[in-house]
Amino acid sequence: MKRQIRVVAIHDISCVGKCSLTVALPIISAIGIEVSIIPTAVLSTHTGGFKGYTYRDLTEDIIPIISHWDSIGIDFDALYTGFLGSPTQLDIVSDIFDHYKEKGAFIAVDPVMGDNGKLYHIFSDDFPAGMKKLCQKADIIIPNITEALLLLNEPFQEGPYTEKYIEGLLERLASIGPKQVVLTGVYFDNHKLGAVSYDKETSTVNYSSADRIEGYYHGTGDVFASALVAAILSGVPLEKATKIAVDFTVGSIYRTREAKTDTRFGVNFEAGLPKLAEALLKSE
Ligand code: PXL
Repeated sequence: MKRQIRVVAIHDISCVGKCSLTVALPIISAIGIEVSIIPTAVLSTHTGGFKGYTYRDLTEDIIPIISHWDSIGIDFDALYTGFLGSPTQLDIVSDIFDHYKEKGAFIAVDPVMGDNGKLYHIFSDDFPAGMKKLCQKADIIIPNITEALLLLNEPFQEGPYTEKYIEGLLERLASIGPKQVVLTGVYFDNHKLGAVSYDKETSTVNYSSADRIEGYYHGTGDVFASALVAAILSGVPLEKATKIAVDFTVGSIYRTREAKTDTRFGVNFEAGLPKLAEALLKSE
């Protein structure tokens, strides 16, 4: 029997809309990794497309949760953060990173901030600088192109991109601090779209792409990052983990397109979980 791996996922709970914790929990659990959580806020829906959503901030609960965990002597193999609602939360999570890094935890940061060239409307202009500080402490970061450029404080560029441009971005992102970067939303023509992984220590770059599907499907960044983190924590090498996460995300989008679901409600990743678990078990 392998040792039980345990990760703590620090994201909001959007009650409807399939993103953040409602995606991280099932995806990572499905492959046999224990997921503890710190919910940073509870929203009736995510903020991407619904009007009038509720938002209960849980910042005050974060430190007491950690203090209690310390008192019962629980440790984690990894921390995985996504949507964080305010600069104060970024500061608190940065301290949590220091706390668990000392004990050897692996840190994965999905710097959720925006898409399609725009910072999400709920964030202030100083948010990316705060998120950058968190990325400095990460072992791996998983931005999309918009988030990468916000972290680097560079102007948004529309694709198609060139390999030279993407590889320059990867190097600049890695120089923030993380050993590994997986960048999503990368394309060199209008037919394919995918992700690229970069390992600073070995200077290895690997592209994983799939046929491009038109339209905007909410929550795919969280689906991708959760599958990637699950694969990495199961010991899959970065290149293969990226390919598994691309295939899982693209499959989820296909199913959603077939079902003609309102894309604000997220993608059908659920039906892909058995295949994901199989892919990860096969690669053990
Ligand atoms: O999918 C990222 C995400 C997570 N959580 C909340 C969001 C979003 C993106 O819009 O609004 C609350």
